[in-house]
Amino acid sequence: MTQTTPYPARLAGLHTALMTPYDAAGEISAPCLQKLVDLTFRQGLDGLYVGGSTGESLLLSTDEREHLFALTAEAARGRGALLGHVGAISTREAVRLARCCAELKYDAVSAIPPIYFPHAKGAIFAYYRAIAEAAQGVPLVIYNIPGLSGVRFSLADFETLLAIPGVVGIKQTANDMYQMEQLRRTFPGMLLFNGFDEMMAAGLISGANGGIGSTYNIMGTRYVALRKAVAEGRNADALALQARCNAVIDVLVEVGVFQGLKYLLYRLGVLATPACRAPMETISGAAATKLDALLAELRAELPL
Ligand code: MN9
Repeated sequence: MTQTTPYPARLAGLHTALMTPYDAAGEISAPCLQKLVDLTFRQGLDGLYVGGSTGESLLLSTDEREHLFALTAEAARGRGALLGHVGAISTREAVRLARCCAELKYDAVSAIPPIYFPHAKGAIFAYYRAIAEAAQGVPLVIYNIPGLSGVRFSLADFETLLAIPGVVGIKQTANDMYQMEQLRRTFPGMLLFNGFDEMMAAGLISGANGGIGSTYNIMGTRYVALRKAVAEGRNADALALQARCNAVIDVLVEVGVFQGLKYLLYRLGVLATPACRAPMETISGAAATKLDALLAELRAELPL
């Protein structure tokens, strides 16, 4: 049994993968970010995962990512946990971002593996060691997302990663529920986040003790209820809530999840524009019509 670095209890919750809102000129919009952050806490969620995939982080400059960390900390005003995604193509940028999160007193940092170049596992472990060191005691959560990163970790790889001082857990964004169960069984004391919202019930039953997701932005209250249902052993209720979430996610997957979420939040009056950072496309035409059909249902539930 591998002992992992202990983590603060407040990290084991549901954290919104925050979108990055822009203004008409395409710059990060502080007022819209404030509205988005307020919406998370009004839905009863526990915190924010800042500048991840959902936050279009790899389309932002490092300066912008630092700015986003600072703006979000200001907007959150201590209402929940802050997890900063610092993953980058180079160790140097990731280390710089981890230092920024430590200075801003984030509760945790998290990182995808270094992408594009096919690095040896040893190089990837060294990247995570450098981030953990730069975070100066702020807990590090490994972001495992093989579908987008192309990096596949074995259980032995996770053992190496979880032995790094400061590494407290994994954000598991993979279709593999077998691996989710293996992770929980092999590392019983670690923090394990469910990363695919459409499989949250299965993820929690398989051992995840928290979740991070993009669709919490618009369906947070459903996920809070779903987590409660699993904790109370009401799995049928959890699956019914999952089905309601997934009917919305089906449309989002069809049109593009991040683009679709931005469009919905724009139509709900939270964002000033549905724009995504190019080359990510902005929703229009037939996709917009499909999303419009969801608005009444979402508006009825959201504490706007
Ligand atoms: O952070 C998100 N992961 C990715 C978590 O987008 C790669 C998820 O919330 C998904 O957007 C969501 C839809 O597939 O589960």
